Amino acid sequence: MSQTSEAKQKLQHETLFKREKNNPILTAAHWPYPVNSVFNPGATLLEDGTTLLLCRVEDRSGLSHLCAARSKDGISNWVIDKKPTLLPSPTEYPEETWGIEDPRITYLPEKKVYAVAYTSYSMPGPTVSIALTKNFKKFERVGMVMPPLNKDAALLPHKICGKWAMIHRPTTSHYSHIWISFSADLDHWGDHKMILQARRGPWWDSDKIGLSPPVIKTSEGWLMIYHSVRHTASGAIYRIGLALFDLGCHQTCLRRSDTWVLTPEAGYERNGDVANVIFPCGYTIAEDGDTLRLYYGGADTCIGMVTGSLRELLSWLQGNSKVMDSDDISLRENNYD
Ligand code: BMA
Repeated sequence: MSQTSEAKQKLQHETLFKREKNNPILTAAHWPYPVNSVFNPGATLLEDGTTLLLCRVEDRSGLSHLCAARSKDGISNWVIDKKPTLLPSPTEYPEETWGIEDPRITYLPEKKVYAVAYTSYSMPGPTVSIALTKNFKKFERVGMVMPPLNKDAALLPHKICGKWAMIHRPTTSHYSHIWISFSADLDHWGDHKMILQARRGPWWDSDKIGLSPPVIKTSEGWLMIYHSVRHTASGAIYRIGLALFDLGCHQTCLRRSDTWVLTPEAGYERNGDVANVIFPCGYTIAEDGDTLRLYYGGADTCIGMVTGSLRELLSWLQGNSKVMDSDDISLRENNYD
């Protein structure tokens, strides 16, 4: 066997992501104030190379807020804000009455600001809010940008055909699919379009799918890392898959992985407050432009990190996906259940 085909042979989904040996890298025990759990962090690299995680922190009442943790190497010696970084503000923003969760961070170079899209847990159900920040100390809220039920939202870093774009996940009924919407001002959103549909039956990504971290711009298109929910007799399993999109003026899914690329296997992913959950909300890309670190919540309890190569993910996707057409025939038939 030639070296190249041997390398290809080895490129299985099990080897695409490598778990950090010090996982879980952050737990409630690290927190400077009493909390129940820390999970589902948004991530970004600050200008000086520091990794910033904006973590979802569930307090001991069950409600969540956001708290920033910073590390020079992105793995250890985290410096955690002494107090919550962004608390729900239900008086001014009633949609935050039951907390704020699952932040996704996108830097918008045109505005020189980080846009944080997060789930605000309103009494009628979860929905999507946006806040802007330059330093993760002061935040300017745009407010609720979608009616409930909706979550799993993140902005694209630049305008598409003159408009800001946001991917999100409205809940329709039993099945929940991934959508994109557009805005001139980050506040009012329209031109809604479904771009990826949950499969059905026994598929690993049947029932519900949602965007995990913000999409990643690559030479082959926008790479989406998405999570899937499959309901089983012993509860849901949250797994991770890949899709590649042309997100130009017409949004098309180019490829979608046949199988998952990451599934709960480690103890801290299988056991916790919610068993069998891997839920990434953020990533960083190293200076080489290839090394991807994915930060995720393990079992709604702690934070883990896996490392992969963008080049390998794209090459794996070429060989383990099909070009999208017939599977999405229901999109054309407007079958939105
Ligand atoms: C999803 C989100 C995540 C959570 C996951 C598993 O719906 O609410 O915050 O990690 O469920 O409980």
